[in-house]
Amino acid sequence: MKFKGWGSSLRSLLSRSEITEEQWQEVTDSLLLADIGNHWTQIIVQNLRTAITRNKDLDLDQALQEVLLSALEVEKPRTINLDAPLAVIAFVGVNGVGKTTSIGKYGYQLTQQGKKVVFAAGDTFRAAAVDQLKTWADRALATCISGNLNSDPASVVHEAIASAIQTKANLVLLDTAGRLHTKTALMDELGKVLRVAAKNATVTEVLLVMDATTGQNGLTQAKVFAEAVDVTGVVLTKFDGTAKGGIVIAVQQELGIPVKLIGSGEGIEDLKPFDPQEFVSMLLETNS
Ligand SMILES: Nc1nc2c(ncn2[C@@H]2O[C@H](COP(=O)(O)OP(=O)(O)O)[C@@H](O)[C@H]2O)c(=O)[nH]1
Ligand SMILES: [Mg+2]
Repeated sequence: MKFKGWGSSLRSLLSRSEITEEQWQEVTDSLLLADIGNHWTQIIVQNLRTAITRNKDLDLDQALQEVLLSALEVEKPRTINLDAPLAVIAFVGVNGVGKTTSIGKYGYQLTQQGKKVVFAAGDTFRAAAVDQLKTWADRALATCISGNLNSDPASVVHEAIASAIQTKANLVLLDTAGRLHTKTALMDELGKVLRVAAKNATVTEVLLVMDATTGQNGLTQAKVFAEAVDVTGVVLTKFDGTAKGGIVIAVQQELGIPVKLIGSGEGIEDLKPFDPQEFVSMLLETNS
């Protein structure tokens, strides 16, 4: 991952003894270019300016690090809750963001830890979607339960949970369709699926999957999902395809939901827990 060096260019801007208005504008521009979004860019710049006015000998490097860490809300819990006899983790989000792929990758991590995992093919609207999930289930050593094309996703979930109980599985990862229609229709559909899941199992997480390369547009679309269901975490995919990365800050601040997992490729091992500290160090590394 390379973030176009916006972190390191910020550092060099801020390392001067006196920062002119023009340079503050440059700082602002580089934050905006990094996808942080207008609102949080203003706040970050304002915080830095205030800190400098208060203390002329301030270590700006340190200040920048702190302001980015506070924007990333380090204290937010990011562990995925698996704590239930049978935990269901639902993956929601717009078409093409990487839900199915993330289920494959995450399922693989779980089976590697010795857990028994069932994938539920809740995206029943496209035949290819089921095949894709089955392929991932094979690779991840999970079982895939699917229904007929266009069948009710809620019945697929019901079946997947019945199968998980019968085979003494620990977890069900639930794939869903990413159709963006009205908020009410989405609420009805996802709401029903989650209610059915909660009958015989525990929905411990609803993860909103987002494509990091779509910037502020992707954020607007994702908001519809966050408003329709109680999302507990964000999976930000395609980090390998962006030179920005500031979207993490925008997502957390605008949705108020912590980023928990980062996808950085199409391979089975390309999914990692999000670590704000590591992320900020990476941003501020001087590019060679
Ligand atoms: N480069 C890259 N591609 C990804 C990543 N996650 C998913 N993809 C690709 O994005 C496309 C859509 O993913 P898919 O899981 O089908 O999205 P869904 O419609 O939300 O289920 C596929 O071609 C994936 O291989 C990622 O982290 N990095
Ligand atoms: Mg899919």
